[in-house]
Amino acid sequence: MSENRYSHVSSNRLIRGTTAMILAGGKGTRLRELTNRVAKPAVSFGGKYRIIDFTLSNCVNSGIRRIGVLTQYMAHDLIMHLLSGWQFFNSALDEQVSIIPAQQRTGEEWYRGTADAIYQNLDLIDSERFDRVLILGGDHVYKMDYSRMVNFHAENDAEVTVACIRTPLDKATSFGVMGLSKDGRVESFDEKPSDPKCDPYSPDHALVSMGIYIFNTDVLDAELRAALLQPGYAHDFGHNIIPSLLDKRRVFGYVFGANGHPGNNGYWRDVGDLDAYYEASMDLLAPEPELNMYDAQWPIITDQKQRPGAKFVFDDDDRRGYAVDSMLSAGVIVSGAYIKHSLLSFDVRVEEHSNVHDCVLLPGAQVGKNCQLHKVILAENCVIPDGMQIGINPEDDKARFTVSDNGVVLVTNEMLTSERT
Ligand code: ADQ
Ligand code: ADP
Repeated sequence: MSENRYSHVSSNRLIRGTTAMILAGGKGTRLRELTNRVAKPAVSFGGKYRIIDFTLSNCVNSGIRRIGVLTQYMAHDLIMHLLSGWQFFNSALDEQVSIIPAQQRTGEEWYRGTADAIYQNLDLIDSERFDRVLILGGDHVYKMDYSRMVNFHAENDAEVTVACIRTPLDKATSFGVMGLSKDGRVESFDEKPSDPKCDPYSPDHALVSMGIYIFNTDVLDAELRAALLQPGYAHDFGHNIIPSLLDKRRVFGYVFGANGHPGNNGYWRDVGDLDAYYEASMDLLAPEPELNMYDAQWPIITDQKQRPGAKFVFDDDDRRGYAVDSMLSAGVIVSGAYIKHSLLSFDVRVEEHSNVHDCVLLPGAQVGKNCQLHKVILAENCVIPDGMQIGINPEDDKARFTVSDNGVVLVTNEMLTSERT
């Protein structure tokens, strides 16, 4: 690697010169009724976490301790979660998670897009005097050591670095698709193209943007202001900012998980729609999940409810309650029911003679007696009355509930009590 102005700067100092801004204000409509009342980053995931915990934990575990969370849509639950679970930072060490609501700091407009959310807070960012800003989405499930990306950014003397990952071509249409030169410069960037360009190392895959950017602070400031003059500016990093910088700035692509081997890949999931959310939940049930949440050196931090351990009891007919191939959180009680290959979040109850198979039960969900559930997501606090069958008869499910493209059935209390049932 050639000498540059950062050659003698330690990684510790590089990370200390970096602040993170988490974009947590989007609507997340593709998660359907799961985001009716909460922003996507606050949606429950993995039994006891919320989606944003993964990004926040990555920051803390990577040594980034100055974090802003930009909120807008349905922010209440998210803010409560951040207040109750994420206020352990030590201001004496200059650590902080600040909750930054949309405040019309630059005019009458609320955040008009991802770039606008940052633009409206440039005064806050500039006043902190960090050398660089790490911009993150709040709706991805992954473990990533951002310090390695920060090192990469400095080693290449980049002005902007975009993290990317190899994804099957047919899924690449929902992402920003990148092309890299041999030396790692981003040569092309197409936001959500209908015909994605394949990765030369793997023709069935494309290199897609993870929506994670490092900007040198002066570059971020100058370019977000300059972008206001772009014709048709949509205030979006993927559509406008990144593509407009390729010929103008040193923009590099950081391939996540490759570790120097172009064929390697890390685990990263955009849990943007019901199927992706369901699949990422099911991934956790694998005997050796790609996302290892048991790693004591990379803890996933959350707002922990104080509950006793999961409990399995015999019912009145002496039928035992048991679970196989499943993950159960604290506060769960399984009474004479059979749980197979399912994820039961905290405070879930399943009553006797019920069968729960391939399901995701969110916190506080209750399943009555003699129920059959297959490939179902039960929303938080959803109460399933005795004798219900869900995920057994597709026509029946479509009439009553929300069914995803891959046949996952989402059930909420509102659906159970509405005319549809
Ligand atoms: P999308 O996922 O479509 O693509 P978007 O929905 O705009 O991007 O959301 C990105 C993040 O910003 C989310 O965390 C969202 O909550 C937040 N956000 C959206 N609008 C916001 C607003 N007005 N205020 C505050 N926060 C807001 C982006 C990139 C793609 C990339 C994918 C990776 O544009 O290039 O491939 O992310 O998931
Ligand atoms: P483990 O399975 O041992 O717990 P991790 O989940 O921590 O490993 O990481 C999964 C993979 O992602 C590993 O190959 C790791 O090296 C890689 N990885 C983590 N952070 C980064 C990063 N910032 N850049 C590249 N690869 C990373």
